[in-house]
Amino acid sequence: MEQMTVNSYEELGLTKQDLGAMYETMVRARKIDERMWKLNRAGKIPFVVSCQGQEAAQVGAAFALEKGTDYILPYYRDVAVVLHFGQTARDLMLSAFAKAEDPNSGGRQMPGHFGSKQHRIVTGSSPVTTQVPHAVGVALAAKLKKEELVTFVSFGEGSSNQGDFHEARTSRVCISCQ
Ligand SMILES: Cc1ncc(C[n+]2csc(CCOP(=O)(O)OP(=O)(O)O)c2C)c(N)n1
Repeated sequence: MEQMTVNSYEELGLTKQDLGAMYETMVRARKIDERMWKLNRAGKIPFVVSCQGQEAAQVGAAFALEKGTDYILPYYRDVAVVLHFGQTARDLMLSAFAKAEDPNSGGRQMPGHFGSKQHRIVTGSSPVTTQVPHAVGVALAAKLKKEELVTFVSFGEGSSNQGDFHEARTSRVCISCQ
């Protein structure tokens, strides 16, 4: 009998193992998030930035990138993105508890300010959307150095009303035309 359904993941070059890894990262992100809320409600950690509802989009984007080559400039909700790029649940908890071993900032920054030279996670600052022109800058540097890499940047839809977003878009178009 003719096969009625097409496994679209195969058409994309993905394997069942890839799907398993993606799902695992989604669930890990959700479980870390849920634990953080409990810790917060119990008064153990002061701040939580939730990734709930965005895990699939984050995993979909992160798995399309080349770890060790591409740079990511995530925003505060991107737990699944940074997990895929090499951060661990322990790293995220060290940040939430503001511990000295927190790999992002040694416990000095608010949670969700991801940064890791080793994992090519570019440190973001608190004003929303500032990471967008930074991403264009990293891409421009790569282009000037003739390096083949991608920069990934994310932000909430509210952030698209910031000047940084429009300036980054305009810069990107100008660079592409050169
Ligand atoms: C320039 C600037 N203005 C205001 C804030 C305070 N602030 C932090 S998160 C946030 C909401 C941003 O909304 P959106 O970009 O849609 O992302 P979401 O949190 O909804 O995913 C605001 C206003 C900030 N960090 N930076």
